[in-house]
Amino acid sequence: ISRLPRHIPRIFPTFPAGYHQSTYSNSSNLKKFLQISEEVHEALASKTPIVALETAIYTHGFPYPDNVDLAAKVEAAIREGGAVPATIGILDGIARVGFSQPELERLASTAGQKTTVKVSRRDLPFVVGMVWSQPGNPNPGYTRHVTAHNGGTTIAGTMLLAHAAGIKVFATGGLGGVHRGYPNPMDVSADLVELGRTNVAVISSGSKAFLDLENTFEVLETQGVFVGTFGKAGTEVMVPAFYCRESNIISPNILENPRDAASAICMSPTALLPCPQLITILDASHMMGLTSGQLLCNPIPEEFEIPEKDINRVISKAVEKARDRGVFGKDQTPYILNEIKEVTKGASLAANTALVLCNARMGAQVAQELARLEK
Ligand code: PSU
Ligand code: MN
Repeated sequence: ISRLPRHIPRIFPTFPAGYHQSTYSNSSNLKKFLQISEEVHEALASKTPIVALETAIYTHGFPYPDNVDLAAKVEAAIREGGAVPATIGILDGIARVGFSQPELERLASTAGQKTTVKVSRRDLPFVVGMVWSQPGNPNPGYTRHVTAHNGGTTIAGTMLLAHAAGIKVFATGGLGGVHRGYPNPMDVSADLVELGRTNVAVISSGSKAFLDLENTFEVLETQGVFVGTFGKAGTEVMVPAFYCRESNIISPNILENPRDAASAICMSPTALLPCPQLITILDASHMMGLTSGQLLCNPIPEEFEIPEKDINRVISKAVEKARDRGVFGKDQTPYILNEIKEVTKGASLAANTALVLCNARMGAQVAQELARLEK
């Protein structure tokens, strides 16, 4: 990055006709940088249920063109569930909430390219700034070499943008977490910290199984994140382990149905009806003005589960290989996912696809219940 000039004029982007800026959140200046699609804009205005979706899973998790196929299926699942999908990512240096099919295809087709960035909180100003710094844009005196301006947003990055747009429910595959071997490397996903600071509900199949799950859930506790798992009340419900339905970690809360989940998200105390445990938590958190997010764990459907023994052997090898090759930082998660994919001959991708779809469907239901509670 070249040195920045001292006085950078404050220019906020103006968007082409048919796109909108958010007026549905009070989230600082970030919302001025969002380009919101017509469909999502209307859904926000009419309080239609919306489910946010990430794009790092397409740019750094699934190969092209499988990723386009997955994206279409996930959006369709949300529509069938009666909600509007809001896919979030960076295309041409613009943070988008709601992608058209050709836009999504364009982003997904850059999967694996060096110039497509995996965008977490820290990367956002870098990737979004790029387009405004190109020669010929209306920002005088501020040009620099453009190397990248497309990005797949991680869970952390997507939460941040969803919140700025005013979207509360976000469905995805697996949360980042504490990598095995901590504190060497001291690799803790920004997803955990984002959940601690941003009030968005993330529906996932727990944290990815190649991570240190015990420590991941410890950090979520430290960060003040509500964690609930879909299951039967009165039984011992474990948080899921991505490819498997269960880990050895007891879920701090049980969500019996999408309505329970919506209650855990909803910040209006009068709407908190169904589950007495949740009422206490949320009443209190509302009154205290807490702003942290919620992790709603949805175990992978039984028929797609990969037996724990099988997957653990593959995972150990993949993690070891990453360490031997010196893969670290933001490359670690995509590297390990790819290793697991190769060794399981694609079985991990099938499981991953199934769980993302299952979470999208659950996301639509939770968004509907939330809309009902907030009426
Ligand atoms: N799930 C996948 N593939 C992925 C990811 C999740 O099947 O690539 C991404 C998510 O976007 C998640 C990110 O937020 O990995 C976590 O990366 P890290 O551990 O570097 O924070
Ligand atoms: Mn990391």
